[in-house]
Amino acid sequence: MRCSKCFDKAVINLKQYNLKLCPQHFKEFFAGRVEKTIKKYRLFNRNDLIIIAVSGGKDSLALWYVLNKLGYKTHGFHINLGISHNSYSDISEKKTRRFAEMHGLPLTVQYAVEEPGFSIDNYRKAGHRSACSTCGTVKRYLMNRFARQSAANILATGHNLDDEAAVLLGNVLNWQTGYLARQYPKLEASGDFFASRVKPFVELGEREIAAYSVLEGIDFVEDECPYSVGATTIFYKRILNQIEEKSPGTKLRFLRGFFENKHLFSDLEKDVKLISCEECGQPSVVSPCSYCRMKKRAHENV
Ligand code: Q46
Ligand code: ZN
Ligand code: ZN
Repeated sequence: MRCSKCFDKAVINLKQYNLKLCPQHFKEFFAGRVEKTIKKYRLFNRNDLIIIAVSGGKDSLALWYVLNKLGYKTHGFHINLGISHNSYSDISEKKTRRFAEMHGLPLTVQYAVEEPGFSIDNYRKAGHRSACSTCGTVKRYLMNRFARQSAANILATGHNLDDEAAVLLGNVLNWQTGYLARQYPKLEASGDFFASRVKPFVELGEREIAAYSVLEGIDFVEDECPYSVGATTIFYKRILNQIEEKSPGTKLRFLRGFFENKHLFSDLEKDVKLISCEECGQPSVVSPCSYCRMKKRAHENV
């Protein structure tokens, strides 16, 4: 297999683009796609301070790496969720710290357990909710708070094409119109409260990100979160991969087509009014906010 650009040995075949690329040309292609996505969806510019939500997995570390390489101002934010199974959270933190040190990048680490005295494991037991919905509330809350404290206007996550196509499939299958209205590579800040949330990897798949991470020597956490086992999105991803195998480019067409027709769904978004949580002061649709209510339940159930 030869590189479509220079005829050196190719290491990856991108069927959806009809391209086979050598390491050098693949790295250029990858960074170029990220830059194009940033421009196409007007995610941010070089004056912005971008907070990167880093988990220690390949997506977020590759995102941090490539944005830094492209000359953007970044600051990593890692949450140690306190997931003890196979030391998942501690290993994730260690790899994130090592990456930041190696590349001389600023990093803030927040411990979920430090704040109210509970880890995700404890919250889950106390709240009778699934680990992922608990985790989602904790992450959203701590990330928003950090973005606010650091006066950053952009919060970037490593969600990729596979993640977004699987979410879209789920939202369509269940006609979750409210969620469809809010699925886009950039969600603007609402009011004075949240930073804009952006996803520069929406047009890059897991396979490309994994290849890029390996070629750039990024040491990431390979294990999936123990709580992700059995998640519906994993099932949807598998189905989408089967379709992609038969018809390369389907995932990208599916997601891009949706974004291009986004106006069809925008009216479906309910006008959400945000108020300040009476306990923590953070923006929320109800008071106390879901995080404060969860914290209270966790304390009551010690
Ligand atoms: S970290 Fe948290 Fe994910 Fe683990 S508990 Fe679920 S939501 S699966 S991205
Ligand atoms: Zn080449
Ligand atoms: Zn609150």
